[in-house]
Amino acid sequence: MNIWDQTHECMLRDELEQLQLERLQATINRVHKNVTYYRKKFNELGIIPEDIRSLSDLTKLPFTGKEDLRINYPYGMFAVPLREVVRIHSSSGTTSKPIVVGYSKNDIRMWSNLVARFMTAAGVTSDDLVQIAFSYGLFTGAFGLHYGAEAIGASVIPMGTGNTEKQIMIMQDYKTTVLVSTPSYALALAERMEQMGIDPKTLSLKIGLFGGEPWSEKMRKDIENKLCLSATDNYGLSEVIGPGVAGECQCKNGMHIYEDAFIPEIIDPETGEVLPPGAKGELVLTTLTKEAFPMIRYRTGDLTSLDYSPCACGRTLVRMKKTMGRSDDMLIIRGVNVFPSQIEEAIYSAARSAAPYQIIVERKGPMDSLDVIIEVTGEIFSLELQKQRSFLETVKKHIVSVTGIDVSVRLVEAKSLPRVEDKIIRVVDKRKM
Ligand code: DLL
Repeated sequence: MNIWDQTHECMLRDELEQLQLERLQATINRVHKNVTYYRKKFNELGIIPEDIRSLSDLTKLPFTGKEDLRINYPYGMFAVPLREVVRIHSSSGTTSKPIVVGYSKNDIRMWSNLVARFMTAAGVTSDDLVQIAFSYGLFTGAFGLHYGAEAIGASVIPMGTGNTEKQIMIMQDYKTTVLVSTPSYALALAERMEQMGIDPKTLSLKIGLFGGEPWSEKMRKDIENKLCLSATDNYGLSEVIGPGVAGECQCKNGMHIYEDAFIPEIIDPETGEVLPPGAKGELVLTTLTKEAFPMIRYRTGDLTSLDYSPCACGRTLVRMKKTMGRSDDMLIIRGVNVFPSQIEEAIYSAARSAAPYQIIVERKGPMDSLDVIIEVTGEIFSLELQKQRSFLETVKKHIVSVTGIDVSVRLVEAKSLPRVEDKIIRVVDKRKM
């Protein structure tokens, strides 16, 4: 089994912890000096960088949350001047204002190497042809995997998303050996292939690198059988770097977190208390090497647990379990992060008042669908039919512009949405993964 960075992926724990401490201290100094937000936060708590003398001192530092990034939109959390930033990405819809993240030249180099680690762990080599079916743009997925594959020396086919039949044609003609996509898009490809009567055994696919959204072991088996490849799970988030935070090795028994670059903690999402190894809770990450956009104790919102037992692959890095949901109400629909509050805002701005609504997410065929049902309120009821139609159109346009996801919007009678103890069930997620 190949290991991309033997030195950092197989360190003895005490050496790793020493490296983490040195890098943590450098990061704390950097944010204290360059990011007003952190300096103010530390001052309020009476903390100076010299207070961080051991890894356990990390708990003295405050958490950073999505709201902090939102308040500092767009560049407030950057720790270098813009002229040192060579790339900007952003997190898919959180509010109408996305979260903006930046990378220095070194950050891009570091990031490419982190991605190269999980690609190598899955078995990718310089002989491979890697078809990237993530969306190229502000989303970190495509560029992250693209640069990682190039670092390895593999040949990249930068397809982007959609155009399923063309994807399949290119897979056949170019002899793609590695597929990169969201797990749900991999299934969509498999199903289209089935309809077209293409036998996956006639393709050259060997490896599938998937991530960006939650998926189950059952879905992995399905994808592996239908596409005749070995599928690995890879985790990351834009705020922390993008893909390249953690990835599976061929043991497929949890994703190794690249601890020389990130310190993971598991906390109780209610109390913020740090939980012992093995406990389930919210993953919190601190970056150790990032220059442009360092994050201190970032609350990912993802629920998981950490496994420090040795792995047969030889890597000494801790493994995180597949995420088991979120501590907030974020939904991931077709790989896009969607908050019910965005949909609520879209309805509010079209109706100019709040209206009861329900969001239904389903997996129709291989793809997710999003339906929004709105109860007729006095304001909406009093509109003429024509105006009701244009109201629905406006809501739809707002939702599409904020999330980029196609949505169907319809009205139902007042008080007809199901309620529990008078509360409407806001989100019905019917997807079975
Ligand atoms: O999805 C980065 C990424 C791209 C990771 C490609 C892996 C591959 P965001 O758009 O900021 O970044 O979404 C981050 O997606 O907090 C999780 O809730 C979810 N997520 C990402 N990877 C996984 C995964 C990218 N493997 C949010 N399993 C995260 C479950 C995942 N959830």
